[in-house]
Amino acid sequence: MSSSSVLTSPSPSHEVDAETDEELYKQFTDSVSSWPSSEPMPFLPLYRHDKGWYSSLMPMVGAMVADARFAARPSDIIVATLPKSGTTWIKALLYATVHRREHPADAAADHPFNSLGPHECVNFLEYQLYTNNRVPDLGRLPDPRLFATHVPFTSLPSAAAASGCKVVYVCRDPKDNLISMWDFANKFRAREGQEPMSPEAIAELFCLGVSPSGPYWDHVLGYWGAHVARPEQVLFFRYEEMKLDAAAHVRRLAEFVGLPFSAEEEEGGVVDAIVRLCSFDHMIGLEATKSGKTELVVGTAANSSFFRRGQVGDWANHLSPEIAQRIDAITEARFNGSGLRPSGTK
Ligand code: PPS
Repeated sequence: MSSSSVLTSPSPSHEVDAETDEELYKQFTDSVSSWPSSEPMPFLPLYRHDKGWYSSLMPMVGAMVADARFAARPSDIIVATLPKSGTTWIKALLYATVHRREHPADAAADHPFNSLGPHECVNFLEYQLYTNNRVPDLGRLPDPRLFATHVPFTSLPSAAAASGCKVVYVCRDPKDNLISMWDFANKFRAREGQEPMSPEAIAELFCLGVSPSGPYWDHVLGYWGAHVARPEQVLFFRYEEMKLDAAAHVRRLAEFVGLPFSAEEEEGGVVDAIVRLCSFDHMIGLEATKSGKTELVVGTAANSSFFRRGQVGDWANHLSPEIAQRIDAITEARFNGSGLRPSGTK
């Protein structure tokens, strides 16, 4: 294991004796299927991993297969987020920043984003790559390879841990995170003929820690602790601060991944062009968003479903003050002493 790594699990977390990929998937599927699970929440049951976090079955299995088989490189960059905390946006910013030379953001008419959504440009390990009984061949991808995951810090693939690759994390106010998930989940539920969930019902489970890749607070604190221990390896952004000054975050992102903007690029407005290209208002109007689809192991998602309002504080339109106060109180108690301030506080 690299001496510079803060990630501490040098070998796969679960014993593996499978000979084929199918056997590996079956072994993990059987194992997860025997673990405690919730009622369909928000649209599939969530299983509780033995490290204490929740996920629906197939992404959980995919995360375990990735843990066993992903061959990481030090040059890899992994976006890590809770679902609905700004994943689509940070994927777009990272892709546009890393590939700005071959795909200039100011030539927006020719940019890959016109035909591919951010989730097709930067794939999730457990929702897109380690799925369908196969172990993908990622060896031929050029450096730097960009991946994404929703798993908690403690369940990042062991090889990523050992490689010392870079991790870009984005956290979001739990109330906005929850409302964004509530809306997304109800769209899936409608498609499956399920009744919509009320915000109160999903908030109750959220407070108990039952949410995709939750508990929310464990997820955020896990990556926050890693960032504090090794800021050059784990970058920590907040959605709310990105909204306030996206350009500053793009500069920090570029420096973090070792591709800082040159003086000529700064003068040429490259940073602003990336911010504009990846902005909510621009991306929501792209054909790839309006008519594109992304295959996820939990189902096919319309690319438009990753864009709703893209605002800070929309929770106030859906959550009662009592529920909001309950979530804030948990956040304050859980973040206390960590050095991480709850969103919305100075
Ligand atoms: S997912 O399914 O986990 O990938 O979803 P994720 O992208 O994390 O979260 C979706 C929310 O992010 C908003 N969004 C954006 N905000 C700002 N800028 C851009 N470019 C952007 N793209 C997506 C999206 O609207 C969801 O938030 P809500 O509050 O539901 O609008």
